[in-house]
Amino acid sequence: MKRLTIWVACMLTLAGCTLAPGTAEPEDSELIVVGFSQVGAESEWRVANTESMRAALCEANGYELIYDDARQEQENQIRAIRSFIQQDVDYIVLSPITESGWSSILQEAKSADIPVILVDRCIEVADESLYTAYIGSDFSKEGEMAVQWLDAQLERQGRTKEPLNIVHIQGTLGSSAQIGRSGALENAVRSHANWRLIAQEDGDFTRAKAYEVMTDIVKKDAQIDVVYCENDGEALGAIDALEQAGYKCNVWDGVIVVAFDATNLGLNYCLDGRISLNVECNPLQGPYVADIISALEQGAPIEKVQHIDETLFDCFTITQQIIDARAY
Ligand code: GYE
Repeated sequence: MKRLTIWVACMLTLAGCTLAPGTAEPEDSELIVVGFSQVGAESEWRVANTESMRAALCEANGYELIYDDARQEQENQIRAIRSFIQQDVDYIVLSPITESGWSSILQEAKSADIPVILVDRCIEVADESLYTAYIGSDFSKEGEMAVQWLDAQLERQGRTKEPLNIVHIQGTLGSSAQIGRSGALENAVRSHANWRLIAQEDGDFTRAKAYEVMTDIVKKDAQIDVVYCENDGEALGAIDALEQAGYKCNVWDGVIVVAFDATNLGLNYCLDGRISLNVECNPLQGPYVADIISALEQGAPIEKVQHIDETLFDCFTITQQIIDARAY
């Protein structure tokens, strides 16, 4: 593995020592070079994730981070990885936009002997040795938490028999977050005779796209009981469209809006009741990646797959104090 070698002047004055000019001995320090291919900047969650990675993999912590924003295109991610390989980085960190299509580029990284750490979303490959570790959320579990909450809520409202019309706005199709969260809802629809999916559209994890698809859906003037959005941005876009069309969004006598991420913005909508449930998805993954790299540097064993613990917030229990105490 190559290391970027730099000369760092001793910060002796900061440490309280002063040397006569010209007498400071330079210190040889090595930075670990990490190429990070990020999905894009499509959501508040993503921005918090990027910040967490930048903070953990910074120069003061011994890293040089080469950051690439793929603007939601897998092709851009493949190009970035190829360039990281050419630059002979020490590690590649990849947040893969979708689960498929990675075998050949990751084979190139493997042949160049560069470990690949997957963060946030995972991949589907026949050869698991193409990546060294994965750290991210358990998206199926997040989806199951959402449908269990919905089930319990409807039971409390005595609505287990009446027809329940659900609009489903999905995240970027083929991404781990979409596959897990959609899978849980689709299973629940299959197992509840009264739950009906009246629309299922791709919102691409953005507020703008969700607004656009929801605007079309409300034109059909249907009875809408639940809108299941796969992130906060989509929930906000859907709520904009619903409210413009005259729908009320709340758990008591309006549309029940379910969201994922629990970013500050989403939780504020939960506080005012327009989002009924917000399932947490923790973007602060930088420190976990740094821990994996330092274990690998020391030759210590690592867990190949790690899931971050997450919880949920609903409009009944959320408070301003909870929101203020959160980092994103
Ligand atoms: O929920 C969404 C983002 O992959 C968990 O991507 C991530 C998702 C997150 O754009 O807001």
